[in-house]
Amino acid sequence: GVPASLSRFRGALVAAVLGDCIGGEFEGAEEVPMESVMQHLNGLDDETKGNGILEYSDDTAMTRCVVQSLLSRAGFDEHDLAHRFAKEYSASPGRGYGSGVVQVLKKLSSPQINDVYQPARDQFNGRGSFGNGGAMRAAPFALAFPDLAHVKKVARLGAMLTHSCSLGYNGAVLQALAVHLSLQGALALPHQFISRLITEMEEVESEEAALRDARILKEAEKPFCERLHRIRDLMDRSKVSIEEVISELGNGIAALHSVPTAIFCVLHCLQPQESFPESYSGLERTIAYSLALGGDTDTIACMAGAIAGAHYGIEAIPQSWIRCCEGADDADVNAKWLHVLYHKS
Ligand code: 8NA
Ligand code: MG
Ligand code: MG
Repeated sequence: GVPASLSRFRGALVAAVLGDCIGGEFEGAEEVPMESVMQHLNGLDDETKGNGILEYSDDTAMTRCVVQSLLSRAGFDEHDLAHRFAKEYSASPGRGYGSGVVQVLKKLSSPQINDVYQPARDQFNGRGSFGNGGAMRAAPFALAFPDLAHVKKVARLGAMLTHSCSLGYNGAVLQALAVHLSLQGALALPHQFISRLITEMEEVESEEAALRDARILKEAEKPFCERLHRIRDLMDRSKVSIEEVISELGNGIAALHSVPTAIFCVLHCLQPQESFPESYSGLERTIAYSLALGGDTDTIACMAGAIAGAHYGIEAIPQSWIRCCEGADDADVNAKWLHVLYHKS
């Protein structure tokens, strides 16, 4: 494919932070009128003039741990990453972590721990978490390694430190795959993009653990594949309402109800939409649309932002948005180092 340019790496990592910071405003809201979204986005210019900056949440806090671990170890190291998650949580526990994952992060801070995957396995009576906390921090794996099989492997392991249910870690695999393909320009052909994701996830979800978890949770045989097919159907429709997107794909904290949604946001916003100013870049449309869905807006906008940022590049991001988001400058610097690591691998 097309060589993965630096602008795409920067766009991906910075837009993920922006999605988290800007999306935090509507987290948990049941309905978000488009006027409220536009009002929030138009106000971002003024944010630095006295309202202070928008703080990042768990999504970015954990993404930063992944980035720093990958860079300092020049590769995936589960012990180093687990240690960073635990340290970050104890330094800033108020970043809005999911209520279950806090138990894992506390256990991971114990010096006696030898199997760093065990605390995650103990979650939810041994079933493991299916939350989107593994997926929300998966983008850096796609930005660190060019090899698709390796991206799948480390995205899965990175998520399993907190999410041992296959519906949790496979959401992270899907998110990393979407960023990987976007980085290579695959969104130029949206139908092929979704077909490639389906092909990859068919293999991922044919594993015994995935089939078993899907059965236990009474989901489709291959839940993420089923959602990707729904995305394809929605793409072929001339008009899709927000309500239909929510009922078909979801907007919740489960990976299954948010990763496919984030992917749809990106695909839907490739074309100009009448709800947004003509001056908006595709990336601005994607973030705005993610917020309008309500629900887990910070995480959906974070994941959609990473995929869209890898497609449009840093130039599509307004400076005024970058200025008002905590951690956006750090993300830009880190993206340059990930770009170096990617081309060394
Ligand atoms: P998690 O592992 O605690 O999962 C999130 C939630 O999903 C849990 O608290 C449960 O309610 C539910 N859940 C997950 N797995 C199971 C299961 N097997 N059985 C029953 N219920 C289950 O945390 P996470 O890291 O996955 O959470 C990520 C989300 O939490 C992100 O969206 C992030 O932004 C954050 N979040 C925070 C708030 C907040 O109020 N601060 C609200 C929504 C989300
Ligand atoms: Mg969050
Ligand atoms: Mg969230």
